[in-house]
Amino acid sequence: MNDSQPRFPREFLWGGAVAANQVEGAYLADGKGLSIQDVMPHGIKGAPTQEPTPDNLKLEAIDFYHRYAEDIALFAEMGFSVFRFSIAWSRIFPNGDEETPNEAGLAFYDRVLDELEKHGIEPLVTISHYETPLHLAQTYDGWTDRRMIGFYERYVRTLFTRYGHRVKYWLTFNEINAVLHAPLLSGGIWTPKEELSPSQLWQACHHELVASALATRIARELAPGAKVGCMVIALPTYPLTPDPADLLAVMTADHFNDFFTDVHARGAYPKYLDRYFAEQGIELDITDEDREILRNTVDFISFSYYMSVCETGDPAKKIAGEGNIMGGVPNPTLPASEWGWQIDPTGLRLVLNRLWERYQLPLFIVENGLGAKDQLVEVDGVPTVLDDYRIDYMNGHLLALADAIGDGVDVLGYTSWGPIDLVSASTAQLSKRYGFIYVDRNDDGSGTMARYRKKSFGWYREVIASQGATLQP
Ligand code: BGP
Repeated sequence: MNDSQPRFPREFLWGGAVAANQVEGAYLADGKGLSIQDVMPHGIKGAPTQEPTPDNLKLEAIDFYHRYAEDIALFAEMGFSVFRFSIAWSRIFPNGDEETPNEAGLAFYDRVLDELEKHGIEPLVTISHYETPLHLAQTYDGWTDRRMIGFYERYVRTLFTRYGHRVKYWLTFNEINAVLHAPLLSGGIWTPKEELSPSQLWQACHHELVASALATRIARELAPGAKVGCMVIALPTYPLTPDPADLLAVMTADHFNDFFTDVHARGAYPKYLDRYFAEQGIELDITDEDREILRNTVDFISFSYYMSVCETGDPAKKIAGEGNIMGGVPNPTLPASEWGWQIDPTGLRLVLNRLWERYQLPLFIVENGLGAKDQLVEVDGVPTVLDDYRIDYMNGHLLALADAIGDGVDVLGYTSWGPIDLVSASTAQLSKRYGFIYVDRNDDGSGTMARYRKKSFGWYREVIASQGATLQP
């Protein structure tokens, strides 16, 4: 390929992605209720607290609630054509089970949408991103309870009625396949994971899948122009060795991952987990109406991609590595980030091809990036970060993405995770930075909240402006 030629189609959407609880702060402003995140100061690495504690960085996060205009202007400066953010459910329904929404919460997202519109940036809205209202978690045990479907439906109807005419792209649940691994974070399930039975967990998955399909049905009714997608953790899995037993282990791991996209894209449960359900004594409560609702399939499939893993059939080699919510057996051929997440650009090309071959639905990469410790320095008197490691990571992944498009895969767009530094979901740290924009806030809560452009900021702007021509093979 001639390096000066664009590698991406003109209509390709470029941008970044955040979640309300990781950026907004203002955890009690304008009538917001508490969410599970307000009592999770340690992410998924520790038990929740009884009430919000001062060490919880998410209570203030990076104060996007008050600084959104400044931040969106910086995104516009990089040339974003799309911005993915989530709506905090507890701003709209503070407890989650009320009849009427909180107007002040709705008005905040009107203002965010106004600002995006001003800059010609397309919104991509996640309806539920790891921020279940705390009351729903504590009173109903989150998605284990069927009544959650009704609360979610009311919330979704409110959102489509209010914003349906101005938001085209919607995601029903962030990383819906995470509930099996992080039940509180992903499913708002208050019972500790060790005390949950497989039946309770899979029933919670079922309720979320029905709610997700219901959201698609409601979109057709209230926002006919809207496109609704599911969102999963994509985790390509390789056999650790050529031993057929390892490949069989890969097949099983793939089934657990494919299950969620299969239901969303095909509108019915696959058969391949039946044996597992029978062995585990799992009997799901699935009504005829549920099956009918599940037929409302998605318009596109979106996913986060950070890393790949290996699988093995040999119990002695089955070591649990670090990873995005779910780890796997480490791959001896790959480097890893400072948090042990293995770096694998080729895995992105593979997963894009695999999903496209399986569903022939448009794909959207809605999270990808490198969490790293950054060092603030001064260049010509201006604070910045010389984050060549981040540029390397993204350059490799964007080339793999361009290759997948060359393979014939239909990809709508790419939103990097955390275009501005934010609070980590798994560790609740600010020092695990993903941004093109540095935020002066530290793990101990100190800092001015000032924003500084990193080296990657100018790099990403050029990649977007040149439609990928500036990427380095
Ligand atoms: C995904 C989540 C995000 C995000 C990202 C990076 O699992 O959807 O909310 O935080 O991973 O993970 P972390 O913040 O743990 O580094």
